[in-house]
Amino acid sequence: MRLFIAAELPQEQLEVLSETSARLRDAVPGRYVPPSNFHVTLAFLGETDGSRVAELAELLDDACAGFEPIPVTLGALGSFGKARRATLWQAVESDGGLEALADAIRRRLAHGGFSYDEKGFLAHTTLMRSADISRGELPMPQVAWGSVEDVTLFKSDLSGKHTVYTPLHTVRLA
Ligand code: 2AM
Repeated sequence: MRLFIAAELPQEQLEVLSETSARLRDAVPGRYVPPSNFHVTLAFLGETDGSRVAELAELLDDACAGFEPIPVTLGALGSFGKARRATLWQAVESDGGLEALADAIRRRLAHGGFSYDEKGFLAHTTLMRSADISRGELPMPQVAWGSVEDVTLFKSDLSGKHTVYTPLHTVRLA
């Protein structure tokens, strides 16, 4: 199964992101990520043997132990890829807390023999895919404060019309 580990954003920030997404809808052609799929990926494992989910859940518990809720703010809009088919995202800033958490999780994954995408971590939540940002202006993003409290192992299913993310295990930072 296709797996990834993500930080979940607080409700208030999800609402602000939804508003930004709705304003983008008027300005930018492309595919919109439904608000229920907003998250900050900490480690992308990709295809992984399903029989190892229990082991992964335990590993995630261990990696998150000792972390308190992480204060985060929504930052600037940014993009990956070509301007006509960009992945458009909003930055999530945390004073180093998210980076430390991603690092702790990735180190445990490596130690446990799990492979993951080793691209450097850039905290963001994706709002659009295949976005044409070559013309027009992007809306000003809104700022919002809150704390990340939940870290979740998700299964990603791309087989249907819409991408479906199913939570398999959640750790609450305390
Ligand atoms: P993205 O939103 O920047 O595309 C599920 O696909 C999540 O894993 C997404 O948040 C996606 O980030 C992230 N991800 C990280 N590396 C990935 C990769 N190599 N392939 C697909 N998704 C990846």
